[in-house]
Amino acid sequence: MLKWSIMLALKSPGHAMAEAAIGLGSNMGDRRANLELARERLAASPQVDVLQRSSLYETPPWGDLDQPAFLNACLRIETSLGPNDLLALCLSIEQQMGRVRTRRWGPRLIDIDLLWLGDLQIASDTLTLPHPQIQNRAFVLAPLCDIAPDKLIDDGERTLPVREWLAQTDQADIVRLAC
Ligand code: PH2
Ligand code: MG
Ligand code: MG
Repeated sequence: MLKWSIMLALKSPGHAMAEAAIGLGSNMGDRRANLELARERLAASPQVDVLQRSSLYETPPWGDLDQPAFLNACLRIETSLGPNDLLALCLSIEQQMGRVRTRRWGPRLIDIDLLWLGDLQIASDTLTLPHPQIQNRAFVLAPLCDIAPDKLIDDGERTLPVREWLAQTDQADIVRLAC
């Protein structure tokens, strides 16, 4: 069908495709709807294919404890976007959805974090890849374990797969939701 060929052409603009992982979080408003809308907006980009999504996890707030519980999820995507364009897409979706930035680690309508993009290693003022704190955060590791349990994460001292980092974190108050 013509429509499909056009969509395929749009999704293949000639750049190398790479797999990336995205972390989603929300603890304001309709948290489930917020995660769903963020996923839909990412999938609507002609340069992004959503390959897999994790379960939803209810997680206690990390870092700043004085705020409601989060819902967290992760996506595995394939994209032809480079790191800066992918970051810009994530930030623009956050903004379109009405995110207002308040305090660091504070409550948020939607947070869309780039966790890694292929094997890229970047340390710029605006972006660090892979995300430097994956191994310390159960709210990232639990959903990540659904979509990339064997992905190796290096904390500078050890290189372990996601599922082993998860086993070393406190998961006591993390609840996997039914869907
Ligand atoms: N995000 C933060 C800070 N703390 N805690 C949980 N449980 N989930 C999050 O997504 C989260 C957080 C900053 O991005
Ligand atoms: Mg975040
Ligand atoms: Mg963020």
